[in-house]
Amino acid sequence: MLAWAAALAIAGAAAVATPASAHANYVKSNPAADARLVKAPTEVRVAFSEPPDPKGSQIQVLDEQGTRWDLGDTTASDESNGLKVGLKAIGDGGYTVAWTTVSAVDGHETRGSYAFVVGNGPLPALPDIPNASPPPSPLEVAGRSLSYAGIALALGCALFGLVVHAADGPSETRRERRLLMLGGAATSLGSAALVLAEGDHLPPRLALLLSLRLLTGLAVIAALAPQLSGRTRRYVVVVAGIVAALTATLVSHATALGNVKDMALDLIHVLSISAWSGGVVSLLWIYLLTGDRNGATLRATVWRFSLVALTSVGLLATAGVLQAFDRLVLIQDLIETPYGIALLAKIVLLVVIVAVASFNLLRHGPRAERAGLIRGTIIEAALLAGVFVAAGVLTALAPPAQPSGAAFDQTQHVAGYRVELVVPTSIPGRNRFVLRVHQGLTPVTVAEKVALRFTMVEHDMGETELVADERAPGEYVAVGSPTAMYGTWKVQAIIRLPGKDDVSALFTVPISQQGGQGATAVALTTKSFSLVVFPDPSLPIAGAPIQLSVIVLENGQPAIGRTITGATAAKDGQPVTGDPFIAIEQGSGRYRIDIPALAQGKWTMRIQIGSPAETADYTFAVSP
Ligand code: HEM
Ligand SMILES: [Cu+2]
Repeated sequence: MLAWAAALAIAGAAAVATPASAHANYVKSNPAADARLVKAPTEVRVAFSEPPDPKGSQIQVLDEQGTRWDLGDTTASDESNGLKVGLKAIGDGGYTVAWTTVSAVDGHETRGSYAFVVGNGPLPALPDIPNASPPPSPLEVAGRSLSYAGIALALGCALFGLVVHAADGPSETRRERRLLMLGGAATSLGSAALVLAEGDHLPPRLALLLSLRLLTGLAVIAALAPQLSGRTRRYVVVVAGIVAALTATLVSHATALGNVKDMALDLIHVLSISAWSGGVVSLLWIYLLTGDRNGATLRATVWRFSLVALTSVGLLATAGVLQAFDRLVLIQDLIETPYGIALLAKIVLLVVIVAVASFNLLRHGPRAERAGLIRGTIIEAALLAGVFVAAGVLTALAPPAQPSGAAFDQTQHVAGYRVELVVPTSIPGRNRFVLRVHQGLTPVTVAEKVALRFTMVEHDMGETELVADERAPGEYVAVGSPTAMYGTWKVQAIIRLPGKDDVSALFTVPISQQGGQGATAVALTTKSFSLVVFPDPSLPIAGAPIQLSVIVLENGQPAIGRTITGATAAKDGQPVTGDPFIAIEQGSGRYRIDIPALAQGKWTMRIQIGSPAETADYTFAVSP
């Protein structure tokens, strides 16, 4: 009952799991999200957190009328986990990039979209969609649970025969064969269900590993051939079971995320679960329910099995907990994410099972009470079935901890809210700040205002505020250049909720000198000033306007009211002369030099400050 109640609860949680962060997630793109381009791109590239299967994945590029401008030729790109699509000649205007991926490792699907604009127009009104996954299908969950349970039954039964008690006499042998048959059949059927659940976008690697798992199930059934001795049969099944367990690990999240330590933990987890749970069923069905052994023999067998069970539980719990640390972001994930709820259900069930088993062993073991032992073991086996359902749901869901690939990604828990700040690039100058706000499983969509306040730790540069717009349920986005200088920035997120106190979370975001593509913030010094200079756009393009931001500090304090000019001094190493541009002061030691256009090449600007004049040279590339 408890097992089914738990299974129902997690199935319910899985069903509401719509906008979960998911499996092969958006990491970065070119053009970047919200980019303003002066020149139309000829292709769109997106990189993901896991290898996507190019065949099942697609990038579409749509204008505001919904007309497609991509060439429909989504293929793998040369960057890691990247996809690209070619574009027709596009004109000025806003475009939406809508992508769908299928993870090459586990076949899980994720979708999302973002926008960019060519020319001076506004960004498309279409909201961004962050990484969203459809809830797992009942067929997938059933396939996973069934094949895990099948592997456990076959492997655990064979190990039971080899280590605890070899089936003895026709009745026990018949029962052992039936269990192995059931295990093999469940492994194969479960694998077939998983293939069906993937439908027509089954990635080739997954197809191969699921076929292999299906074959191991058939191998277990083939091992029932009467020519084989009981012992040989058990060895064959152990080998088939280990291969099947390996196929589970090779399509797990540990493998998708390329974490070798977690892959080892996952394999230990699967093997120890199998030894234990398959053993419990074997003890009950093959040993306790046959013959009439009692007294010392019964006691010895039960103790021998308990030793195997104890070791297995120790291993599986350790491996499970260690892997769980890498999958969860916060301990609250256990009640606030579908994945965490499935995990919590497993933990609670494990605790209950261990309690039932200990009680059973300590009470009925010493007195060798068969009826009592049988009753306790039936309860144990039934609860274990519930754990396999929970494991099927768990592995079908996206783990909360996903490598976002963002320069900064942190989640905090404040006043009952989950607040996540994601900054895809963190360079001096223009950045995109994404704040995700959830209460439990629900995105917070009612905020009246979401503001980000920026202050710098190293220097007093005043406080700048950006107001974020809601671009998707619970996702608030702001774009701007408040982090003008590299160093450490405090970002205070303030979420105003109707009729409640503001929710405020404080993040410490390092802004690094390089990072992002081609962002070239450079620190320069003159006799009495320190300067930080960076261009906007961060990749200047020939013939298009360029702004140079210059931050000026004098003795560590913002230099106010200075006259600053910038003049072209060299191009590709050859001296040139040009009229100086006069910088516009923007407060807090920030100045801006507007350059109408430059030709392609490597330019040196001579920046001159104050009187008597001090100069520093800043060199940057202008691409065609
Ligand atoms: C009776 C107890 C348990 C059973 C039968 C069980 C079963 C399973 C199975 C069959 C898998 C799938 C392995 C794979 O796909 O390679 C799995 C994965 C996992 N289990 Fe357990 N488990 C149990 C207890 C626990 C406990 C106590 C924890 C930790 C607190 C845990 C944490 C995990 C984690 C983190 C994964 C990986 C999920 C993923 O791929 O994202 N398990 N478990
Ligand atoms: Cu996945």
